[in-house]
Amino acid sequence: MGTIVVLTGAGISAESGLGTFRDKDGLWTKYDLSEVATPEGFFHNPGLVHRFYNARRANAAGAEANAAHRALARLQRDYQGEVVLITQNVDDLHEQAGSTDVIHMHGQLSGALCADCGARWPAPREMQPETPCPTCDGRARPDIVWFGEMPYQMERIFDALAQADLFVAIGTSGTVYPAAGFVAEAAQNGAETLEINLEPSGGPFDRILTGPASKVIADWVDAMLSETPGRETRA
Ligand code: BV8
Repeated sequence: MGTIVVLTGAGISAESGLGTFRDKDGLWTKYDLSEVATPEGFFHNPGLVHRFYNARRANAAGAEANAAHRALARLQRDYQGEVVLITQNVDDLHEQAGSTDVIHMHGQLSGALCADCGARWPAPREMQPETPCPTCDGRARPDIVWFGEMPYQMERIFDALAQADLFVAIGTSGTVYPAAGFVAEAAQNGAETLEINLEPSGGPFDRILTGPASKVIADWVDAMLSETPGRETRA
């Protein structure tokens, strides 16, 4: 069996009650991205940025994985070939559903990072500008990749895109780079490309399945697993 590379975005967590960014009432309609999701914004007003992420951390703490997250965990567990799961999301719902080795290319709400020495530690529920780095007493920030910063594990991601037989983008508007460029990269390497979204994002996909992720993904995983004989039935 081939290699499946999956990229998820805010849309897969929408049905778990976590806001998306660019839908109606999305996060970027309420906050100015440049103030809360850039290094300049953080250094200019760290209190505002910490309040933004404290609210997201509290929101995520109360959220539960949905059927889409669970279906992807089942695919990782039961599919005979390799499944590489990359997410732009900073919540832990893939892990809650049982996924392992998730590539969080934009970081995680559960992580804290020192803006001065680069140390990392588990983020407390609430962070303030006074929260000290446990290593150097410097300025603690959320371990999140902001605009203008290099996403994490890019080498590993491009290796996966080079091996992919199938690239699937789920619940992402394809607005933010470099993630938005992965579909073209995979296609260039000969992969088939599939988008699963409420409505087409307009990206260059071979196939598009529309509908809410919690409904569409489980059926798609069943279809993928039925191509691999002798596998466990649906959990
Ligand atoms: C970098 C962390 C360089 C914050 C995020 C070209 C042109 C212009 C600008 C650029 C460019 N190339 C690069 C840039 C700059 C920038 C960029 O792309 N800007 C955009 C706005 C054009 N990119 C960067 O800055 C990146 N870094 O380029 O670094 C560099 C080079 C060398 C050395 C150093 C640096 C860094 C980008 C990362 C920024 N951080 N997040 C946080 O999360 O708080 S981005 C942010 O957007 C989130 O991570 C989010 O995941 C991501 C993408 O959004 P989506 O997940 O797609 O969510 P969205 O709301 O947009 O869409 C939701 C989708 O779900 C919709 O399609 C909807 O239909 C669907 N949906 C809704 N409900 C459901 C559903 N689908 C299924 N079921 C449902 N129920």
